[in-house]
Amino acid sequence: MPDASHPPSRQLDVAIVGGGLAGLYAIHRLRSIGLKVRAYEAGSGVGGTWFWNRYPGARCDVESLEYSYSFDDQLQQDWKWPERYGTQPEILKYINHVADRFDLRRDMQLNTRIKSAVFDGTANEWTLVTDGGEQIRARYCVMAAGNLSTPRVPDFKGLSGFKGKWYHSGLWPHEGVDFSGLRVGVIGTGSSGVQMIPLVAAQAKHLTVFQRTANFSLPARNGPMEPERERQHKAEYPARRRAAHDTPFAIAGYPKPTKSAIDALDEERDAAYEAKWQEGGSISYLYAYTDLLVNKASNDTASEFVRNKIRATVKDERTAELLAPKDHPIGTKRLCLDTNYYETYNRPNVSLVDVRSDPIEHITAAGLSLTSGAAFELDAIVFATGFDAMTGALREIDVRTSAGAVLRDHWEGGPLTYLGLMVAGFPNMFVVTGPGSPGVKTQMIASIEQHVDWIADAIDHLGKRQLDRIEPTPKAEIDWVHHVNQVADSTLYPLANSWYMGANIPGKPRVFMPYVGGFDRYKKRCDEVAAHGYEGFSLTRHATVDA
Ligand code: N01
Repeated sequence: MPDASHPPSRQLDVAIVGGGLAGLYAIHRLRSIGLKVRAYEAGSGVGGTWFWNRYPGARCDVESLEYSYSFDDQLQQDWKWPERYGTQPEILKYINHVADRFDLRRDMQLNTRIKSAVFDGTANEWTLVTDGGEQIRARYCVMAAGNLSTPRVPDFKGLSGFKGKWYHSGLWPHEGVDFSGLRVGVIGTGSSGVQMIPLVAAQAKHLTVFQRTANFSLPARNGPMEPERERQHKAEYPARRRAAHDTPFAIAGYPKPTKSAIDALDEERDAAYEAKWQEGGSISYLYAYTDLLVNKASNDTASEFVRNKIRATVKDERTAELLAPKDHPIGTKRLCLDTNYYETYNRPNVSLVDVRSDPIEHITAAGLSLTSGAAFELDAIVFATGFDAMTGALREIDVRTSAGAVLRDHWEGGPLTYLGLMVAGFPNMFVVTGPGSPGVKTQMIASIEQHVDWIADAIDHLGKRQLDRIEPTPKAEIDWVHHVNQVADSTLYPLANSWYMGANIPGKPRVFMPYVGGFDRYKKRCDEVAAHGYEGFSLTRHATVDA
């Protein structure tokens, strides 16, 4: 319960946790319906993911004309993206522009981490406590704390005794890092590792990449924004944004596939994959055929095409085989996009070490050593080892209720939500793009806008009917989690040991967390639920509140 020695300092309608893309839009949208809101952000600036992930090469893997807010047409017309895929500094500049343009900073508090959130059933309000001991009371709480915002450094012995410097991709120093003349080790070959490895290699004296699992990566084919492409996209913006709502990834403009990969002739298939490879981008590739994510035989053809591209690019045969993923179907782990990733392994100053067959045993003063005893001398170690995804940020906050519910306990066997938006037993607490939502499998900003709009409409609905409490029924929550699992089990996704499954964190329950039924199906379901009087939710009036 809140510490009584700190008197409550604020009374809000909605407390928002997080000042990234979701938190910022929540301020704007909830304010627009007359609510008193405030967002709390641990960082010293806005931007969330894009504030923290400043490693070399960090850029979005969704095209910037798509990966941007749609809520204000003038904003999307005015902003100029210099490249096809925005770099981290460019995206952060855009987010800061949005914060200024819509005067969002006045309802935001930086350098403030929320440590606990407690719902008092009698007062019908949440009390949040910050790391500075401030208490915030609010009728509603919106958790916009991110899915990939809890960086994880593996629990290797000896790290504190390492004489060099070490970094995590998700906590990169603002002043940057100069690797010139250094022997650098990068651990991890997910999206972050794949993006940074070519740039670190270009600077370091020697780069050793420690790979546990090879990942599929496709060429991004990044380049300067073509003026005609920009002009046309902007002319069609509202229609494109609407059309995106009817697609699984919330991105329009890709022709819908009509055929199974196994129904195509070999030459036809190779030509189709080659065209997609040349075009660049992951959605285009996965959209080559109807069934790449549901039919293993079809997927095998798409996977093998990329493995052959790797073999054709990487000169050393053993390295090429190590880089060619064989343990999961393409697309079932986040498909990486790169610029010169595989080519980098042809450089004389880059070597690849397989830490699947010979795991890292401990970090030494001079570098690191493997189980076999092989030792590597390093001046710097970069952990591109990922995040406690989807549930990490909420598990770090002590979320509980006066009725005795504790979120960490409720989620002990895996996260439970209804529509990814609310949790049974935790009234008036909303989650943006959390587990059970399609968020991470879509153009994230489209999902953020859809979730926040739904939340704003729900709060508005309550207010107009003199109601003040909403929570999912336990049955609706169980049915949704069951549905999320059923949909996942009808795809190839569960075949991969991914962060979608919690597989990257030792001891985390193996549960498939995102909804992979598609943004289109999900949005339709959310709209129907609202249209039917918030089916599956209990909406009540709590007597003491309006006094
Ligand atoms: O993290 P990851 P990430 N010993 O979890 C390895 C988004 N993102 O930061 O696969 C050795 O994908 C681990 O190995 P394994 C995007 O959604 C987007 O790269 O668990 N290795 C893996 O290789 C992405 O999916 C963008 O066997 C260890 C790596 O570390 C998500 O963020 C850019 C290890 C972690 O990969 C996370 O990406 C960047 C150990 N003990 C990120 N522990 C873009 O928009 C872990 N690993 C482009």
